[in-house]
Amino acid sequence: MIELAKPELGRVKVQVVGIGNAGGTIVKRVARERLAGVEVAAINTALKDLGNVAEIRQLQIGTELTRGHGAGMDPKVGRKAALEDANRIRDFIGSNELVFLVAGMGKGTGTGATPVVGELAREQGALVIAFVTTPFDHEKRCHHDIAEEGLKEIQGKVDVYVPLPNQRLYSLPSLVTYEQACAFMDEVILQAIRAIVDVLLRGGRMSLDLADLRTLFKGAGLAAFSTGYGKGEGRVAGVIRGLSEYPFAQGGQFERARNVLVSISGGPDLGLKEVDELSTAIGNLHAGEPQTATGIYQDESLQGELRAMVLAAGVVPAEEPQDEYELFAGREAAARTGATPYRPAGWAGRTGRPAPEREAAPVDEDNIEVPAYLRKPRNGVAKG
Ligand SMILES: Nc1nc2c(ncn2[C@@H]2O[C@H](COP(=O)(O)OP(=O)(O)OP(=O)(O)O)[C@@H](O)[C@H]2O)c(=O)[nH]1
Ligand SMILES: [Mg+2]
Repeated sequence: MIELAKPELGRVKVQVVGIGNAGGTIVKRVARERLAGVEVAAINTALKDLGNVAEIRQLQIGTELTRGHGAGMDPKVGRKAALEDANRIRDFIGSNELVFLVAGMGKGTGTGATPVVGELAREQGALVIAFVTTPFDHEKRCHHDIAEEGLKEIQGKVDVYVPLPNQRLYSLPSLVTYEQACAFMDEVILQAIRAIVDVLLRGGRMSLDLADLRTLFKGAGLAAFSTGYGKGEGRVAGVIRGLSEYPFAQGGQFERARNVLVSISGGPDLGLKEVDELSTAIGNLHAGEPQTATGIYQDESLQGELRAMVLAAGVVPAEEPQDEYELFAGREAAARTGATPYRPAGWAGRTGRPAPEREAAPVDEDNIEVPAYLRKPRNGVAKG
């Protein structure tokens, strides 16, 4: 038996903090998952919204400034509210070492407070990864402008930030209701957090530790996320296809990433060749040789299944501006009728190396990952 010098050391403390209304609502979904070793919490100016996430730990900020009514779509107010309560935010984050921030960019609290919370958490030594949504096309131009400014502001205040355009939800034909679309985004963020936490906290033959993540992601900046799933025969092809067609992944960004985290999860039957094929296909997505850490997580319950997640950070800005993340392409589209469906583009297109062989093996449509609530609609209600 190992005698631990200090048992509390070495156990990573992870916190997921939703900021603003969207942030709180999304992390409520994460809380329901009860990820072991992960604390889920919410920060908001609006008392009413905190009431909607009463089951999770929470902190009301800017009470003097906003009187509990929210930041009124003004990020300056969100920022001030966070600064007003900087000490309380520090206490709230405490000694957590890995902090995920989740917020919707486009209004006051999430946009204004998230960079401040990120900075405070980093000052306390945490590695900070932020998932931030950007507005739907149907939202007014001012929200897109606010979000754009918010993304500039968050740069350098957190270690890694992953912008997730809400508008991409329109590209998924299976999403019919607004609630289903929002629930899908909840699921996207949950999956990303779960994949990172699994390789970090649950361990396995090739697990990663916080030091690996720090080396990889400290100050890495802009990141893109993708995930894929396959089952049974042809599951590797299923995963690769899922990764490359993931609606929130931007091909060009993967090519330009400098720091890449790969997480592979499978059952006890996870094949040696499968790990190799998958790693090679993922490696082909990147131009050059990014620093890469791969975690492999095995779970009895994943027998016959395979899942992979790629978080590619340190994305170098594109040379041609049009190739930059199409976060705000929606602004122009919004002026026209309806939404422009998103088509994943540029996947390994400019590396000069062959793209992953998506059709290498027959892909069973049924095996492509679909969130559980879409597979089994519960009386048409997606969330609840
Ligand atoms: N995916 C998703 N996006 C949302 C949701 N609610 C809001 N958003 C997006 O998040 C942006 C910010 O909205 P909120 O989170 O409600 O705003 P807030 O941060 O609370 O700011 P204030 O209300 O001004 O204090 C919006 O412009 C939307 O694009 C949600 O439930 N899911
Ligand atoms: Mg609000």
